[in-house]
Amino acid sequence: ESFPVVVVGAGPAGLTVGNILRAAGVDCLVLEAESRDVVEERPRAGVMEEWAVRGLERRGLAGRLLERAERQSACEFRFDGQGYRFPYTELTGRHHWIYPQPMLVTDLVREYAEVRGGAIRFGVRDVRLHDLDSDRPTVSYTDPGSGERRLVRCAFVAGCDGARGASRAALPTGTRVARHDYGIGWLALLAEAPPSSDRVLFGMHANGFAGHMPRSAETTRYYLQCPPGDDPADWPHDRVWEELGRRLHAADRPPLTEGRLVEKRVLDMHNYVVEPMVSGRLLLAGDAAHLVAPIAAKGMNLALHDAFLLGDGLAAYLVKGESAGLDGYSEACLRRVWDYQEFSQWLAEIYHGTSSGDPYRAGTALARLRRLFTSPAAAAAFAEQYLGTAEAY
Ligand code: RFL
Repeated sequence: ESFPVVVVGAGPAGLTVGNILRAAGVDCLVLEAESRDVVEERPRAGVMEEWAVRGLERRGLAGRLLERAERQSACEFRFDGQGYRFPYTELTGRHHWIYPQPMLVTDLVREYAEVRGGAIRFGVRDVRLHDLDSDRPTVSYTDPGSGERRLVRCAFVAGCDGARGASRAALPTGTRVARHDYGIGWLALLAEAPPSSDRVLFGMHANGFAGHMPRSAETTRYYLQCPPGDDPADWPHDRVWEELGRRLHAADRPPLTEGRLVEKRVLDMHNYVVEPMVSGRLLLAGDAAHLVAPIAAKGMNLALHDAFLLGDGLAAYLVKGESAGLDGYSEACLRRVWDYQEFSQWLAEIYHGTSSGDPYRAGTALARLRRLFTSPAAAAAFAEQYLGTAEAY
């Protein structure tokens, strides 16, 4: 079997690349380790930046999103028992769009497989990449039905298989991977409860950070800072809601709306960046190339940014023989990746400095936070970075 492009991974990055290629008339095969149901139901991200929405729209991939997504125009910081609304749309003219990742993935799978006629195989096992330094690389996998090994020849491999995939592992030894470990955990929770506020809430408290992110009329994502490696079983229902209530308390705001916790997992907060994102005929995109802890809701946005550049670059090369997009791919992605890494780092200190136990860090973190509400220049800079740039993709 042979395809010009094999895409490993059917997350937001891989499916966007596949859709762009199909629209350009390029054949490709998407290989996904999980079943279609798992991929379409896995709860994860939910915040999309305006340029990412427009980038999807321009490629005919935002039909349902534009109908259903909710637009947000402010977030709120809670500290010292008060709520401080931060009206970012007033400052930038841009919004955050709330569209749960499983809905986006569902749309992208349907468009790719059922509208654009792309090939996709779910449930494949043991994907391996071969001969990436040649101009005829191959990808092998075990077929879930027959249990047989299959070999696919291609010209390019798009490595879009996330943080634990096979693509990053196929990079040559010596590839530079820059890492940062925050040394803290976040308990990520999904509650069957309507949002307790119409906006994202960030709670800074001596016990640790807490976050509230509306996802839909019936579901809300919450986060609680905890020790890294903490056992989610140590966070029963009552303890979670008591601690959320404490850390997100504000005198002039209603109490949280509680509900059943349908997801409860501890994230060890860390980041990494692979440089460059290309090795021979393997091009990485999304979490396979870089991870950013969900501090500033940037991960899915970066995955889409990579996918736009990679899809466009591959299509230009394979259809018209133009190589500029592919040649500049890694550098163009990494500029935004590092910009978002730095912003996440900056914001993380506001979240965690206050509870670090170090009075010096707590003092400077609070000063950083207060500046957003006292200095218009600081507020404008924050809003710009929080919403991402206005460039069109
Ligand atoms: P994905 O979505 O992980 O997709 C990778 C796909 O590859 C498959 N796969 C393999 N397939 C074949 N062979 C293998 N060996 C394979 N190994 C893995 C996987 O099954 C999967 O289907 O990566 P992609 O496309 O790069 O997308 C990245 C985003 O998913 C990620 O950055 C975000 O979810 C991060 N993130 C958030 N990002 C935002 O922009 N806004 C948010 O609000 C936000 N919240 C979050 C998040 C991530 C979270 N977790 C679970 C870490 C909240 C959480 C809790």
